[in-house]
Amino acid sequence: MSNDEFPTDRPAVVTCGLPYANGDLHIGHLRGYIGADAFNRALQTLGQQSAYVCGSDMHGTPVAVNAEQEGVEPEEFALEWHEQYEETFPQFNVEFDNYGHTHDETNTELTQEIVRELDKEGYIYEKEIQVAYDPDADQYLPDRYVEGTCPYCGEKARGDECDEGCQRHLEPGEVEDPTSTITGNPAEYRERTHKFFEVSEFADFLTEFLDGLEGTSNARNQPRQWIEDGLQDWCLTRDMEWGIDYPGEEERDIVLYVWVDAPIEYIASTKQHSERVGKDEYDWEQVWKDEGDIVHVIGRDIIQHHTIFWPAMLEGAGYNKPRGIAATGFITINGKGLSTSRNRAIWAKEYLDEGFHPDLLRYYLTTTGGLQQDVDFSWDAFQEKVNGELVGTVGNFWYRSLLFAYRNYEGTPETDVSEEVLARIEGAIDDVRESVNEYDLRGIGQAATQLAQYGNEYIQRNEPWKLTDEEPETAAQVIRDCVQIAKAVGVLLEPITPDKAQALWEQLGEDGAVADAHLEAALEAPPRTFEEPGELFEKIEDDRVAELNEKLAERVAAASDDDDEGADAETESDDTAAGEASDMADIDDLEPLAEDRIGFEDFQELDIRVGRIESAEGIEDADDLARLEVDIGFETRQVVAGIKQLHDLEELPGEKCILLANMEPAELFGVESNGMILAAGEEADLLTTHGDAEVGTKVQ
Ligand code: B3M
Ligand code: ZN
Repeated sequence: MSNDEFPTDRPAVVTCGLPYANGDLHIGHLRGYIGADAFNRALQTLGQQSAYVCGSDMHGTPVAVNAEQEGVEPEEFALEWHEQYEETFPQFNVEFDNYGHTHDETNTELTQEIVRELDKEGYIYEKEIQVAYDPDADQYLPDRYVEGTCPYCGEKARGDECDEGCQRHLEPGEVEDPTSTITGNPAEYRERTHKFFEVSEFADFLTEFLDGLEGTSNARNQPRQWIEDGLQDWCLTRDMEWGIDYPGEEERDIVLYVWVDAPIEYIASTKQHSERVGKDEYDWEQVWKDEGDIVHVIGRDIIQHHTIFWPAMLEGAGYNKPRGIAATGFITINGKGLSTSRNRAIWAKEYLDEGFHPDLLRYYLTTTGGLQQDVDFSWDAFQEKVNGELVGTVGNFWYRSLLFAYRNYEGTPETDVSEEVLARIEGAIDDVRESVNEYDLRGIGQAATQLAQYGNEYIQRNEPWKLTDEEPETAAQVIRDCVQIAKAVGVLLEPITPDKAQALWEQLGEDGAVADAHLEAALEAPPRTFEEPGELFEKIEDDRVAELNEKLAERVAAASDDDDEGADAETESDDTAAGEASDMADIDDLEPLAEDRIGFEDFQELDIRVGRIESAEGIEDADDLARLEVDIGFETRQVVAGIKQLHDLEELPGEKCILLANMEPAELFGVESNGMILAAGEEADLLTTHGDAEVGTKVQ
């Protein structure tokens, strides 16, 4: 795969994980849809031809189970949600070029065609397998109809995914101690014939594919491990009625597994877009079969589907493979896992009903953490970000510059932009270009906000208000520069805050849509005159935040009361679609407490110190390991820690940590580790101090 930089002369397509059409959208979903929308817009500002497509995921047990609970047919149930999503996305300025659904004709036909192709190529075979069955309900139990224990990590798991543990996809019959989610009874295993896809044949292809794959590192590293552990073939069919028929087997009561037809919707949706605008304008076959840049934005819980099954299917059926896969972290709320059953969530509708502009949330979600990181949402942090960066830095700069320009020059002063400012804007444009190529949305936002910050400093430093009478030319120069910076910030921010950027564009007297402008527009002069500007961002007051916190706390408390009353809170009715962190650990899931006690002397032998991370970088060829330099007061220690995929390493320098200093030195991947960083749990939550204990202080 040729990875020449964006913009390329090939058409691109950006997709995001399809939401299951089974419940209200929340902030966890929005992170992915907004992120992919921003990425697509950013590609276009680089001059890349690109389309953004998606659709609702209508099939599978996530939909069937919920429809059954409501007593509605799955099709009717899913269509209703689908229509709601179609309305909701634009309200967040998430603008799909096409939004279809997996049950429509285009996807049904294309899915059957691809399956037929895989069959023809000899990649599909039949096998007898053990399938869970509920004798009381007289029903087979595919996927979410069954729960049990993950055979890989021992966590509680759903029939087809280890959603609370190792996140692996599970094949039918794999989950241990299966119980039926319909009756709660232990399930029986019965023999059934199913269709299998020979994923194992694709191990070499996938290894090479991953080597060339762009996006976030978690989307490369995890699947490499799975391939190393050995790939299993993939069961393509389920004993269900709701879904797409396996072609040629219509009389059998099996359908295709939802994960077969779901990603094919990426192609089907691109095809619908192409058919609407015309092939001359955008050719779906060029993208998917000839030469195109395919980028998927997904939640990190569905990496395996997108980096193993999906590229294998594409390869087997003769389609193009993705160029980049960006897998996002989860959203937490006030530091705790987002949980729809506990109502610990910020709902899409709720956010809008509170009267907040969608661009504020877009900015918060894209710039708060790196794409791979979990992002915590709290109304306090939201307020701080909005008031600090959007109101205080960007909005303040826009308003003061344009107002000054309007009052003194009725618009843009007639001089050229200074060299210094031109160079600064060019630097910001380069940063955006680089960020897009690194799939770094936060970098795009930061480039814009830092430019606005520079603008504020520039105006402050040059004090044009003191110059208008004495040195009118210098004053005009400064304001000309500021108007240009203001415009540039708008152009750069468009992918993230499209409405606000458009509003600024119009205040500058520009015609058309800023969304159609390329990055170079940041260097082009705005119209000579413009009208009196208005403020584009509004401060969020403390009492508003207090009120919102209270509402959220009340909701969560009310949901846990229901819980205590025995509501079935554990049957999560939602789906994670890029964003729901599993809830707080269940006691059963925790590692048991140690039985043997140790004496104080034993503890004292541990020399534990407060440290400060000076640098952190991944160790080449090691999937999980990072090399850290940690200052522990007396000296700086080199430490190897298994945190490469779990933390954004660039974020770590400057952070305090806790280090076991008298750990025996060890060598890992040729790098000496001289100490051990302490961290909690599988996600390696790094320990730190909460007061001002100095570096080198002993922990006791
Ligand atoms: N519908 C939602 C999820 O598991 C699922 C995504 C399909 S993407 C092809 O996050
Ligand atoms: Zn597991």
